[in-house]
Amino acid sequence: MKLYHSPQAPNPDRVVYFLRAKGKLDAVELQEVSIMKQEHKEADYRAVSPYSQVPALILDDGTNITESRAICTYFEGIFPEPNLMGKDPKEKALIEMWDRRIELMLFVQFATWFRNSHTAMAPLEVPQSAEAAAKGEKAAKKMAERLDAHLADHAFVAADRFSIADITLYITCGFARVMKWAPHKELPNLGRWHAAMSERGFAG
Ligand SMILES: N[C@@H](CCC(=O)N[C@@H](CS)C(=O)NCC(=O)O)C(=O)O
Repeated sequence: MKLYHSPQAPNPDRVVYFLRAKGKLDAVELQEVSIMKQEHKEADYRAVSPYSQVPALILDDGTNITESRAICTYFEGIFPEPNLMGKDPKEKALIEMWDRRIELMLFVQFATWFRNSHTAMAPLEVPQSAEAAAKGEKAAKKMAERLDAHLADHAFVAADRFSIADITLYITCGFARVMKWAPHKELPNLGRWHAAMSERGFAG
């Protein structure tokens, strides 16, 4: 199996951290793709990932999987322990519920803010929109506060144990640095949760 990734880019990091949390990072051949050098737009990589996005997983039979959560679902299936996506219908639903909330209401909103306002993103986000950036910023900050309130009486994001939802939130907190935002340094419960997650070592 070959995993195309870009270090410090959040979607590939989500997959790499997931695999590391499984203790299985050495099960894949890692191939780096530089987004800043726009290698993901070259014809060779487009053949791997038609939408020119990273990460991408190529299975030994040639199958391409190019959505980070779908790649995690595949790894969950072939490496079932430790379970990170739910053991029974209730856990699966709760973990998916929180993971999707974080992805859609925090991560995507933050990415909208970043892509529409940061000068480094100008070649990738054409045209940038100050209005979209402002909406993304507002939505991301509101969701960070909601998560902080949730973590006031929960040690983990979902189902009272470590899961992909913790990984998705962790990579988003790290990614926020690109806008000089550190929600885990501003919000106390998020901060306590973040310190506990850092100790687990899945971020390398
Ligand atoms: N929904 C996709 C999104 C992947 C994605 O947007 N990856 C970013 C890096 S974090 C990318 O490839 N960006 C390149 C670009 O926008 O041109 C996934 O979760 O895998």
